[in-house]
Amino acid sequence: MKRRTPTVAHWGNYTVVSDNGRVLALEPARGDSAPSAIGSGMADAQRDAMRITQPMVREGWLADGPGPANGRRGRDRFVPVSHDRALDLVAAEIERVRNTSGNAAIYASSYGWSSAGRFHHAQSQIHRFMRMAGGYTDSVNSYSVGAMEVILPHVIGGTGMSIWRRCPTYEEIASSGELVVSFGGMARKNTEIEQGGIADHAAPRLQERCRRAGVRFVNVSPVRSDSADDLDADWLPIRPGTDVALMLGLAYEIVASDRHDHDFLARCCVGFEEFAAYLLGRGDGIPKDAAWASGITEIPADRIRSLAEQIATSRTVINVSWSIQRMDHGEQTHWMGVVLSAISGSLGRPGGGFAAGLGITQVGVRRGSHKKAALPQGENPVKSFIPVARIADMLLSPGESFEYNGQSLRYPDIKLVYWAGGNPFHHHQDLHRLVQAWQRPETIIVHEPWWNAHARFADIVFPVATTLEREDFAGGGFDLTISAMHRAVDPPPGVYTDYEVFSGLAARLGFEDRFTEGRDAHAWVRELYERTRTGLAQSVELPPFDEFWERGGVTLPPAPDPTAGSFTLLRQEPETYPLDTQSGKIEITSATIARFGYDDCPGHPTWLEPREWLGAPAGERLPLHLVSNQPSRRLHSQYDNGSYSRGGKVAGREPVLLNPVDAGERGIASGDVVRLWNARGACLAGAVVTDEVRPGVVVLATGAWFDPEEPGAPGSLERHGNPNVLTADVGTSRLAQGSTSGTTLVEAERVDPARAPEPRPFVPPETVDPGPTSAQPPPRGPLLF
Ligand SMILES: Nc1nc2c(c(=O)[nH]1)N[C@H]1C(S)=C(S)[C@@H](COP(=O)(O)OP(=O)(O)OC[C@H]3O[C@@H](n4cnc5c(=O)[nH]c(N)nc54)[C@H](O)[C@@H]3O)O[C@H]1N2
Ligand SMILES: Nc1nc2c(c(=O)[nH]1)N[C@H]1C(S)=C(S)[C@@H](COP(=O)(O)OP(=O)(O)OC[C@H]3O[C@@H](n4cnc5c(=O)[nH]c(N)nc54)[C@H](O)[C@@H]3O)O[C@H]1N2
Ligand SMILES: [Mo]
Repeated sequence: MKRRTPTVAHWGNYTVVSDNGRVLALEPARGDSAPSAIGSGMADAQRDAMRITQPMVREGWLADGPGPANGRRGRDRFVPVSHDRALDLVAAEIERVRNTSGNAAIYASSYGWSSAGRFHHAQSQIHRFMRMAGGYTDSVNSYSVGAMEVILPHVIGGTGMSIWRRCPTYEEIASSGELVVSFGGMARKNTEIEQGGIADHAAPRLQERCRRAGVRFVNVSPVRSDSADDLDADWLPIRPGTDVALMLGLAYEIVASDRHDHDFLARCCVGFEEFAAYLLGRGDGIPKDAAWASGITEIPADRIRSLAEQIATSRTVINVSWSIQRMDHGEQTHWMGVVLSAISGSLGRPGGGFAAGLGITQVGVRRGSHKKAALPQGENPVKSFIPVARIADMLLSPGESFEYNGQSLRYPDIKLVYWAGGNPFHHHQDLHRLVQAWQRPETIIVHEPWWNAHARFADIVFPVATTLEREDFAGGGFDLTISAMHRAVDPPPGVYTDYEVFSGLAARLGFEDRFTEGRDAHAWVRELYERTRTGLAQSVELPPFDEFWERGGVTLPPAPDPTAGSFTLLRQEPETYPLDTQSGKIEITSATIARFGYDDCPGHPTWLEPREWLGAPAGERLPLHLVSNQPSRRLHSQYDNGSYSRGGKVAGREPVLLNPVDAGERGIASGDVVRLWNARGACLAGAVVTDEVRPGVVVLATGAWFDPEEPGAPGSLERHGNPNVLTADVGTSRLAQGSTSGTTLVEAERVDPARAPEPRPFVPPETVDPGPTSAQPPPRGPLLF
C-alpha cells in the first residue's frame, strides 16, 4: 500500500511516496511557490547499484594494517566485513592512534553539507562522538565563504556570516530601493538551496516583485543567465577575477566628482582618507578611474561612468556574490563592496546598502528566524585547527608553519582521518594533489551511503542510512517552518545510521551512556523538539511533540530582526550603536590588518593582480577562464547518481558551456566531447555552445562524481567533468586562507568520440569475496546498541 510521509532536504520540503519499502517519488510540499526539481532525483538513487550495503575494508589495509597507502588508496579492491567486525577495527584503530600519537593526530572536522535534520546532522554526530573520544584537529571557516568570513569581522564587525542578517530584504528593496548592482549575479538556481530545508522558495517571486516595483538590476558576471530573464537585468560581461577593479573604477568616478557620502564616511567610517589617496592615485600615480578599470575588466569606460552616476543618484544595493571571493585575494571583493556601498550614500538607508549573497539561498527573504535546538557537541579538548581549505597542505606538510588572520600556526601530523557527511573529492581543489595527500595518513574512515570517490578512497567504509530512512525534524536557517521527517522506508539490511555506528563505537570505547544518554533516535528527536519548544516558549507556542509529529510540521510567525550591527542604527547614532570592529565604525582602512604586514592583503581594499587571469600576457597563459559554479541540477555532488542530475549530462558527462567564438575556433559543436586541461590536470566534458557565456570563459559546474581513468595515479585523466582536477589549491591570502576555485585558466579541445574513454562514475568498485562466514549481512539489530 502506498504511504505518504513528510521529509525535508536542503533543496526543499517534500512528501515521499513509497510502496512496500520502495521510494516511488518525492512530491513538493504543499505551499511551496517555486519547488525545486532536485528532489525528484532522490527516489531512484535510493537503492541503485551505487548503494553500499555492507561495511567495507580496503584490501591493502586489511592485509598490511594501518600505514601510508603509497598509491593504493582509491585503487585497491574492497573486502566486505560484518558490521561488528568493522566496529571492532575502527574502535581499535582510534584507540591505537590516541595512544601512540595523541588526539591531535586525528582529523575529524569532516566538512560538508550532509543532509537536513537537527538530530542526524552528520557533523554534529561525528563531533559529539570524537570530542567524547578525546578530541581531534578541527577546521575553521568554510569553502563557501572562507575569505568573507575572516575579512568582514575586521571591516564591519559581527560574526563571519552575520552579514546575511544585516542585508536589505527584498521587501525593503521593492518599497524603497531603485537599483541592485550584483557582482557575481543572482543566479536563480542558487535560491533553490537552504541548509536545513525550505518550506517555500520565496526568493524568485520576491525578486520579481522588486522588478515590478521598478527596481533596476545590473548583472555583473561573465554569464548572462546569472540573472533570471524576468528581471530584465543589464548585463556587464566582466572578465573573471576583476570585480575589485570595477568597484574601484565606480568608486573613483563617484569620489572624483565629489558625489560621495561625506557625512557617512566621516561619522560612521574610519580610514577613508588613506583609501582615497590610493583610489585617486596619489601614491602610485595611477588614478583608479573608469578608463583604468575598463582596461582590466573589459567593461567599456562609458558604461562604468554611467553606472557610477546611477549608483550615486539612486537608492542602491551593492550585492556581492560568494563566488567572487572564492578566488585569489578573495578578501578584497567583499571589503571593496562595503567601501563602495559606504561611498554611495545608500548604506544604512531603507532598501539600499551592502548585501553579500542576495539571490543565494534565502538571503534577503527575511532576516529573523527562530532558534532550533541542535544535538549538543560538547567541547573539543584538542585545540589544533586549520583553515578548512588547507587540508592537503596539512597532510603533505606536517610540522610546517603557515599564517592565518594574524597568527602563525603549524600543521599537525595527521595519522587518522574520520569523515561523515561531506565529500572532499567534490569540494577540494586540485584533486590530483589531494589524491597524493590522501595516501599519507595511516587510516581513513568514511561514512557514506554511496560509492562516490570519497568512499572509494577510504580504508574503512561504513555504509549509512539516507535521510529518507530515518526520523528527524528540520527547519532551515531562514525558514519559518519546522517540519517532521518521517522514516519513509527502512535502510537495506545491515545498513545503520551514523548515530547507530557512533553508538556502537562509543560502546566499545567505554562511553556509550554519555554518548546516547540512553536515547534511541526517536527519543532524541522528541527531546530536541521539546528543547526547541521550551527555548521558544517566550515568543511562540509550539504544539507538543506528538501533535507536531502527527501534523507533519508547524509554521511559525515571523521572528524579529536582529539589531546587532545594524547599519541603519549606525547611520542614525554611531556613538550609541557602534559596530564591534576595532574602531566601532566601518573600517575602510584597517589598522589591524595593516599591522599583519601581509602583501597579499594590505590595510585597505586594493586591486591585486590574480595568479591566473585573462589579463596576463597572452603568451604566458592559457586562453580560457574556467568558471566552476554551483550546479543547477543538484547540491554539489549529492545525488549525481540520481536521474535528475544524470538527465542533464551531455555525452554522459557534465556539460561545459562555451561561447560560439571559442567553440568555433576549436571546431567544437554542442554535444561534442571536450577535453579541458591545464598543468594540474585534464577532464572530459560534454559541449554546450551558447552565447550566454562571454568569450574567453567556459563554465563547468562543480559536483560531477570524480572519475579518474586510473584512480590513485598522478594526473590521471578525469572522464566525467569534475572541474576540481583543474583548479588550484592555494589560499586566498595569508589573512583567510580560503579556497580559490575561481582563479583557474584552461585550454579546451575537441576529442574524437571514438577515442574518448567511457565515463564510469556510476560503476561500483571491485569487491573481494570474503568467504562464506562473513559474507552474510548480519540481521538488522535493535535501533540501539
Ligand atoms: N570547483 C569548485 N569547488 C567547490 C565549489 C565551487 O563553487 N567550485 N564550491 C565549494 C562549496 S561553496 C562547498 S559548500 C563545498 C561543498 O562540499 P560538500 O558539502 O562536501 O559536498 P556535498 O556533495 O554536499 O557532500 C556531502 C556528502 O555527504 C553525503 N551525505 C549526505 N547525507 C549524509 C548523512 O546523513 N550521513 C553521511 N555520513 N553522509 C551523508 C553525501 O552522499 C555526499 O557525499 O564544495 C566546494 N567546492
Ligand atoms: N542549485 C544549487 N544552489 C546552490 C548550491 C548548489 O550546489 N546547487 N550551493 C549552495 C552553496 S553551498 C553556496 S556556497 C552558494 C554559492 O553561491 P555562489 O558562490 O555565488 O554561486 P556560484 O554558482 O558558484 O557563482 C555565482 C555566479 O558567479 C559568476 N562568476 C564567476 N566568476 C565570476 C567573476 O569573476 N566575477 C563575477 N562578477 N561573476 C563571476 C558565475 O557565472 C556564477 O554563476 O550557492 C548555494 N546554492
Ligand atoms: Mo557552499
